[in-house]
This record gives sequence, structure tokens and C-alpha cells, in this order.
Amino acid sequence: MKSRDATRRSFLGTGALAGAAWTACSAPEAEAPAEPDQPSSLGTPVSRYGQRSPHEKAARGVRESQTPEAASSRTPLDQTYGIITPSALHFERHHAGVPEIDPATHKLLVHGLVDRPMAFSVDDIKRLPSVSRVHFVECSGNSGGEWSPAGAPTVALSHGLASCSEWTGVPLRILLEEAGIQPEAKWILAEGADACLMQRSATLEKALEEGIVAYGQNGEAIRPEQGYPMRLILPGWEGNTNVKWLRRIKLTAGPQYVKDETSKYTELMEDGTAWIFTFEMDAKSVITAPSGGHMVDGPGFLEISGLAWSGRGKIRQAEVSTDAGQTWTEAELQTPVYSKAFTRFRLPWAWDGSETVLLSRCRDETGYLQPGRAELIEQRGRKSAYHCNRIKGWHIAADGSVTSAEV
Ligand SMILES: Nc1nc2c(c(=O)[nH]1)N[C@H]1C(S)=C(S)[C@@H](COP(=O)(O)O)O[C@H]1N2
Ligand SMILES: [Mo]
Repeated sequence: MKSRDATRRSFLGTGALAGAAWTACSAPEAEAPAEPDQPSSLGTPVSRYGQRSPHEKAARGVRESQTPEAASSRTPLDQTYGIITPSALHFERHHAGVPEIDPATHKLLVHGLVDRPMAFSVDDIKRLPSVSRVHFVECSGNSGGEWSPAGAPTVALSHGLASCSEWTGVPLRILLEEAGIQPEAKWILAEGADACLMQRSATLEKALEEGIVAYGQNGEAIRPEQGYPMRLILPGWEGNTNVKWLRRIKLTAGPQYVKDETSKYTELMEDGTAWIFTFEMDAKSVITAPSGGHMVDGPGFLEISGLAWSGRGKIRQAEVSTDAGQTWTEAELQTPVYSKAFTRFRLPWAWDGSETVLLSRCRDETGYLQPGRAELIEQRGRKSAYHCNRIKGWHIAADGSVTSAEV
């Protein structure tokens, strides 16, 4: 590289990365850098609602041929930093498009096995005690392409049906207790206000312990694509149960076996039986930088960074292999580590310029270790498209190009 970048060079001699990290070949002799110029004109004035820099192009992955009934878009995980997905880049999955809902007339009905059926307006809900929690939402079909040995070519395609936000809302427990839970109630049915009337059954236990009726996302009102004016958050449970545009919660004695949980989101086993209500998302991790489609710009220091998450609690450990799985090194976890949330891991690395495969795997606080593809198939067969959490590898060629590593 013939850069006059003296920043790199100074790392060599004095910085924390000296020796191990920057290689001599990436730091040629350089003249002292020039001082920055004085800006010659005033900038633009203040604005009422911010926009990102016109130089920034990160965008959700969208197939142009999609209809509203079958639409999904993917988060470009390799173009986000830290653990929060910007709301504008949160993945989308809609079974009937994004409905336009007027918050002034929208109501959430709580009924069924309750003492007093109640209809809450958005304003009613906003008066109640609130919580803010950082949680991922992940479609159980995320990483479906990873059942194959080849896997998807980019991290948006392999893992981009998952995003992480700070959700603000009222604990569902408060609404249910206001209505008065009858002793026979053991499950809930949640329903959305979109044209497909998305419905899912969930246990009352989960609803009471962790359910949130969220109206806030990353500090502002939840986006229409995420369920404006309110959605159900069942932390760590498959995306589909996080019903958007929430308009009804019915307390029931048992699960309802509605279309959205029988025709989809059940898993066929090798023996022909089906698993249903496989709610929890298993621990999963993926390296986002470098990842498929990237070009590593020559040997030398390179931070490896990625995301790990588990529907069963906190991530306890993330490990990275830079030699196709022969050896593993513990990566540093960004703190605080939140439960059922994206956890950023980072590992400093010096690429020597030779072909290799990068892998990551994680362990959650239950002790569960993310499996390889063969192990996952042993546990769950090959007939289901859902809940694929196998280890993902990225191949780096000698020219620096990064592609999905076949397993
Ligand atoms: N009402 C309603 N809720 C819904 C859906 C829907 O189509 N309608 N899609 C579900 C599915 S399959 C997923 S994966 C998540 C996606 O949430 P997001 O679009 O906010 O990422 O919402 C779920 N909630
Ligand atoms: Mo989904």
C-alpha cells in the first residue's frame, strides 16, 4: 500500500498495537502530515428532524419482486456498530404489508378469561408505568440458508432477519392484572391489526414475566414497519410471536393452534412428527467484520467483530477461530451484556495475508454452546427450515476477498 497515512505508522512505534498488529508492509515511510485547513464557509443551519450524512449508504436488503404478503427486508449487520440496530435499518417481515394506523383511534382489547374486558387507547397505555429494555427480534426463519453447506454469501443474507432495539412500553402484566386474570387462564392469544390478522399463542407465564407492549423504539415512537403504534415484545422468542400493530390479547386455557403457528413456524422432524411452540431462539453468533462481500485491504492489523445473542438469557462467551476451527480464542464482549440482546464481540487480529477461514461460536448463560452444522443436523434433522443456528464461517482468499466458507 502506498499510503501517506502516518496514523498507521505511529501505531507501529508507540501505540498499543505496536509490534503484534501493524505490519511493516502496511506502513511505508511517510512525510509528516499537513495541518487541516480552516473551513472556508458556514455550515447548514439546524433542522427539525435529523438525517444521516449523504455519504452513508447502508440500506436494508430488499428483493424488488416482493408483494406485501410475502415481504421481508434484511438488516445490513456488517454496516451497523455496537449492539443497537438503527430503527431505519431494523429488518422487516410483514405477512400483509404495513398498515396505516391512527393512534388516536387505535385500541388494544384485553378479554377472554378475565374479570373485566378492557380496551386501552394509546394514551391510556402511555400513562401506565413503563420499562425500557434492549432486546433482539429474530425471525425463526433467519439463517435458513445455513442449513446448506454453502451458506449465504453475505451476513445480511445469512443473519439479517435479526435486529436489536431498546424497546419502551408497559409490562403486559400490568394490563392483564388490570383486567383481572381468571385462574383457568394459562395462555394468551395476541392479534395484530394488519390485513392477515396475524395471531400467535403464547404462555401466560411468559406474558406475565417478560411481555412488553412497546410503543417506543430507540428513543422515539416505534416505526410503522415495527408495529406502530404498539407491538408485543416477548424477549428471546421467535420473531413471529412479537405481534405488531397489536390490537387484541385474549386470555385462554390453552394454545389456539391458529394458522400462523400451524402452517408456519412448526418444525418437521426426520420421523415425521412436528415440533410446535419452539419459542426460544437458540444461541447464535456471526462475525460481521470482515464478512462475505468484503475485501480485506492487505495484510496487517484487522479487528474481527461480530454479534452473539441467545433467547435464553445473556451471552457468557464468544470465541473466534482464525484457522478454520483448529484453535479458538476468547473474544472480548462489549459491556454491559444484556439478556436476550445482541452482544458485540471483538478480537484484535493481524492477518498474515494467507488464505484462511474465520469462525465464531458462542455460549449462553445456560451453558449451551452454539453447534456446528453436522451437530445441529444430528439434533434436529434436515426437514425444517427454521431455527438454524449453526456456526458460520467466512473464507478469506489471499487477495483479501471474503466469501461464505463451505462446511
Ligand atoms: N401483525 C403482525 N405481526 C407480526 C408480523 C406480521 O406480519 N403481522 N410478522 C411477524 C414476523 S414473522 C416477524 S419475524 C416479526 C418481524 O418484526 P419486524 O418486522 O419488526 O422486524 O414480526 C412478527 N409480527
Ligand atoms: Mo418471522
